[in-house]
Amino acid sequence: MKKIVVFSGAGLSAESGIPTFRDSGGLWEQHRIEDVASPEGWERNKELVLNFYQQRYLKSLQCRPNPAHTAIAQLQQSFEVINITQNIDTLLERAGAQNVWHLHGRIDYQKCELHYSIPPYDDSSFSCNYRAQIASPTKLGDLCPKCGSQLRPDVVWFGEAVDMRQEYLDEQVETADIFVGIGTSAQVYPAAGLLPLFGRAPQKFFIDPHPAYDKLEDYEVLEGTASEQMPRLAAMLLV
Ligand code: BV8
Repeated sequence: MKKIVVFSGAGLSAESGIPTFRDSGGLWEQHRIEDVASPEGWERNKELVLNFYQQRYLKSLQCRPNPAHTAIAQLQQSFEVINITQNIDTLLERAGAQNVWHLHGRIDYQKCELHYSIPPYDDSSFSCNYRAQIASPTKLGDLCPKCGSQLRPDVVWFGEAVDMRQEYLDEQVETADIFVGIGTSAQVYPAAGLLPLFGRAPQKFFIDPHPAYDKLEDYEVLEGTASEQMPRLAAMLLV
């Protein structure tokens, strides 16, 4: 089976009703990034952060996969499909995608606020590895059953390390026959580094209504929305 790697951002879920980060009316316009998606913001006001993620958790429950999520899942009939997504929603899984790597975490998981993702930490610090799937949003006062600290969303904030699973990632770069980028402004690193990294893939496509052309040399750009273009690309690839 040929291998397709699909790298996605917030634009993939936009037509499901989940607002993107930087489009007008995007998520961040109602909040400063530093206040709701950084360790400093967490230490300043945990309740504000927990409310921000509670809204997003409840919003994601109301949303359904769109034709782009479904088309990506359908590619699994004839290809090995590896999803690498910046999104914390689980719409790909709900559309039937089997192999999804959430670079920036998942909205339906929580972890201990002492779960440092930046080892090694000095011996005075304390790390707790508690994490669990949630059935309701994490609230102030929801404490870690292992160490009693406050629980937080299991997502990667700005200034926190992204586990790029280097060996696994290198293998995907080596073996991808087709690479599809979809719905990302490619402004957040190290995730955005995947676009040049997969530059060696024999076939490269990018789907976005406003593509970041300066980052898309040698890409076949399909200008348009995810739910228009992804089903068309999938149909072409499945022929
Ligand atoms: C780290 C949290 C170090 C979960 C997110 C200067 C240069 C390089 C890097 C930096 C720098 N200054 C600071 C940094 C580091 C920083 C960074 O990259 N900042 C940017 C802003 C410059 N990165 C970090 O901090 C990362 N960590 O570097 O750690 C380190 C190392 C060791 C030890 C300690 C520390 C951590 C980054 C992770 C941040 N967390 N999310 C959550 O709340 O969601 S990032 C956030 O942005 C989301 O994950 C989101 O997915 C991501 C990227 O945004 P996009 O998905 O691209 O969304 P956006 O709105 O931007 O674009 C939407 C796109 O969709 C557009 O192109 C639009 O046209 C398109 N679209 C719209 N509608 C549709 C559509 N497409 C298709 N169909 C449609 N209908």
